Amino acid sequence: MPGLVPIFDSLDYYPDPQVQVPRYQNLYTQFERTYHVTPDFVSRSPGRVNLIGEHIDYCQFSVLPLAIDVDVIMAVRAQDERVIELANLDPTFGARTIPLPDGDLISIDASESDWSNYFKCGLLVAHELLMEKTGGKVLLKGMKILTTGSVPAGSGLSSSAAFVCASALATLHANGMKHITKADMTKITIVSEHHMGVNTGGMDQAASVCGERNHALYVEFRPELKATAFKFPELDPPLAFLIANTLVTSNKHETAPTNYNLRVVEVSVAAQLLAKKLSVTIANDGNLNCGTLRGVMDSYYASHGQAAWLGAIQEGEVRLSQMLELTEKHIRKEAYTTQELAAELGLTEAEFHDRFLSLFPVSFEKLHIYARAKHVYSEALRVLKALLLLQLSTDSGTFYTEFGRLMDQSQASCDTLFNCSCDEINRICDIARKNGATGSRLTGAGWGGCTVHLVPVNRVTEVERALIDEYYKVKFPGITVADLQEAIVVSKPAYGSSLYIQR
Ligand code: NG1
Ligand code: MG
Repeated sequence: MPGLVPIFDSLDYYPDPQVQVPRYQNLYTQFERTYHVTPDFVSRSPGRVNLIGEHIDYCQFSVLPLAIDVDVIMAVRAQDERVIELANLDPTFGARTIPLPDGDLISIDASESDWSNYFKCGLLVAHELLMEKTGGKVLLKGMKILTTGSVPAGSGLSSSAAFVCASALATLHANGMKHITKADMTKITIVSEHHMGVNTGGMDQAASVCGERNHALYVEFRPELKATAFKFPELDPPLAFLIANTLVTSNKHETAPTNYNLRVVEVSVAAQLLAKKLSVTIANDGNLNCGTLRGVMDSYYASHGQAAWLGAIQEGEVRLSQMLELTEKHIRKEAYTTQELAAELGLTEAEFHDRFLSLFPVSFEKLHIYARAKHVYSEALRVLKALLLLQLSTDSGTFYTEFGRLMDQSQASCDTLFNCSCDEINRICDIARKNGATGSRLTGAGWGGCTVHLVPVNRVTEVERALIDEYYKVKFPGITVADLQEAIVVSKPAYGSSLYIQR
């Protein structure tokens, strides 16, 4: 088969000929078998692992993820017939036919968690961008699509972001958009899953779109969305990030009301309460159309210009430490009822409900404000410390110990303050630490899904062995070698979204 030629953004990213090209070849062959025509192009977007900075992206605090090798690839052929024919190499995702509405945006029924809805999310935000660029109605072209993915679903490695980003990129290219930029791609995709009823932050899409080989991404949301790549220090022994899946899946769409969406409510209410106590006003620019904990901090310090990296980090550290003290001083430790919070904020209960509880589905007894705010500010502080280590570490021993400690502290905070860990995650982290990992934590939303471990390369086998013997074989006695290979992955930081044609 002729070679794959990259045609989007950085043009030097070629799929690995040994491992990836056969996958693309198979996708092309199956496409022709399914549709009896050849595809025009392939759209690709990777999963991600978050090294540190959990559940703070929707508070507008910076995070430190990286894109990984596992990805979604999608072969596409544009057509005049205005219908999307969507098929997946994995038979558990049955083929779908989606008629395109005339000129209007597609509607998405968020009460259904059908896989094609995630495609529609990408399609919808791409359609909006096409309309914005042309300043009028856009009649989308139809597409024949065959897709396959290697990101395990519901595992915290952002299979959804990979799929949505690949879908958006496919739609833009199929509809003839010239000059697609990664900035535009990030901007449109970070809100795309809101159409599925999950009030997500923007980390996953930013990482999936902007990933760089051998770099971590420092993703900032304020003053504006920006992803900066930072190279890992060269250590002796070299470092590896080992990703271990608990194999306990947490379907975000189904658990959102008691888990993800509820956390977004709690941190949003925390921001309002703290702003009130500190007598600052905050812009309504967060996920629930109200301010964020970051907004409170910035208003409190009425920020001065962008300092150089180092200065900005030190300044950030001082501010965050003080925000932790202010949280301690002004917010009580016991959980609040909605009556109590409404009274604190000078709202009626109905107003409180409209403001915080009506946009996305949530269900709870009391709201935990103190613990969530403590997690957010302390986690944001750890991200800054981690970034500093990435830039300044010269000594391998120090890097392993210090970066690892930050990861462990993050895990403890997710577990006890944010309550997004679970027994399986805690168990895996314990085993990994005892066998050579210098830092271990959950990655992604938590409540199951994946864990990430900082491991010197010469200890990787030992950690893997221990996880297999003490976790996987104990919890899943019949587990196969193939399942184990998928459950434990050592991934290098990978390149972000890309498009290929065949030549
Ligand atoms: P997962 O569950 O891994 O997709 C989610 C959010 C992120 C971020 C993390 C927690 C989505 C698409 N992503 O990741 O924005 O908030 O949880 O740090 O919901
Ligand atoms: Mg997801």
